Amino acid sequence: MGPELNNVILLADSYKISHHLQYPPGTTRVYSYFESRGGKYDKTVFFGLQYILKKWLVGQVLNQQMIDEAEIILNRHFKGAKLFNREGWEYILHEHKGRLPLRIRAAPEGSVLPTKNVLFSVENTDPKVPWLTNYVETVLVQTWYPTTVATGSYFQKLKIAEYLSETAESMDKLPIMLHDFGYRGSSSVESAGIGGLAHLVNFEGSDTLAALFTAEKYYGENNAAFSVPATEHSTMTSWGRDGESAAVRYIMDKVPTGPISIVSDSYDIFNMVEHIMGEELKEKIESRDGVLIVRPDSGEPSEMVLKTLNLIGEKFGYTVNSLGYRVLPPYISVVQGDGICYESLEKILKVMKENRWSAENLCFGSGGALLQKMDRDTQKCAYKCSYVEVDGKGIDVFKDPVTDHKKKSKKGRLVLIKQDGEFQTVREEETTQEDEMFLVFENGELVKDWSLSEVRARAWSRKSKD
Ligand code: AOY
Repeated sequence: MGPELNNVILLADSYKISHHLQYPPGTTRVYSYFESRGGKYDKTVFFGLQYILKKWLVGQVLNQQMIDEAEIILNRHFKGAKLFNREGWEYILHEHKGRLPLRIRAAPEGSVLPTKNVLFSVENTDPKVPWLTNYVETVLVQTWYPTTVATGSYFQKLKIAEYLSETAESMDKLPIMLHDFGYRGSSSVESAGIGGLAHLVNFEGSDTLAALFTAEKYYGENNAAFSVPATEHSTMTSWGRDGESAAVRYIMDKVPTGPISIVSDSYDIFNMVEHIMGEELKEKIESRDGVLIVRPDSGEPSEMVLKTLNLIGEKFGYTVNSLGYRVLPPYISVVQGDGICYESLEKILKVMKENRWSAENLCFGSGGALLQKMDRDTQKCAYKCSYVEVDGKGIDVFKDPVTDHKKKSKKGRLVLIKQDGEFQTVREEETTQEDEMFLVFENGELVKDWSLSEVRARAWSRKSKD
């Protein structure tokens, strides 16, 4: 076995190794900040920094062996060029007992902020290590992923809430209406844990078990998500093409109470719903103590949901609620888990409403689009230096490329304030208001430890201002 990736010196892009050589002589402080510069959604749900701090940066993260090992690896990597900052790392090891002399302030996790606001700031607390602030950019900017997942999931929740409030008598189903199907489509078990947890900031339904462990270990929540029994194609098709009806009957007997989801498109979903469920097994479904959830899994999603609801309605009937929308009997409903993203989810809800079906008849499943179909540009997350001190003098710094002024960065030391109930970022000297950012990390210590329940409550405490 080669070296393990637990070495804080190696949690950075290679070019960071050379940056200690490049700051102006006399530099004693570098101050940088992280923001979402805009993107698909006009607000961002800030989440996941705490995972990264606990996983990689809290406590004694440096020892002599790491420094020695990094020097060998990096001298080879740079083909003999002697760039490695042994002196700097040994200073941190000896003067700070291997704890990083950094101060990080951050918006409370679960905050829903307009884009272009500071989300966290980082500065060195020891004037001898100004290079450290941006050395940790690489690992800290990975906050983009849980933040972007939480943001997409949040906006899907808003959309579902809008339709529920217009077409259903109760909002009770909202927390389980977007179920995470994304474990297999994630780039790794670890990513599934992080992204799956970010979805759970907004919802309680998930098949991504990795998220449960990440929730427990990093956000103090030991029962973060729920699921229910469901079939997959193998358990249906093992009965053979002519065995689909027997499969449903058998599975209903094996799971006699509570919800059971049945994937119904193995051969012909129309035959399944109309003849197998709607005729052969009709009484069995009507008298079952629990809800049978029909799952289309192919075809154009809005068309499939509508056709499935219409067929079920014809066979099992429906009631009309006080808002004028059709509601299926309590023992049957639909889950659409194929092709779900923000756009298709909205279309499905719209088509349902146009056809007088209440949103409460449906749950959504989402996998690839929920946890994987996004990148750092989706919410344009970036970490930029905005202030330095050189020879005892504070200097505002920023970038503003002539080739893309949207990439302009902020200047100075930043404060997050609330103005008329909305977040705003200003320079420290422009306000007397208190910073909404909390000190979360100082000199290797985690100063603030948010629980998932606090994060969830904060993310959904909105409504007044949306
Ligand atoms: N799960 C609700 C519970 C979960 C799933 C997971 C990929 C479920 C399906 C369902 O009803 O149908 C990963 C595909 C489906």
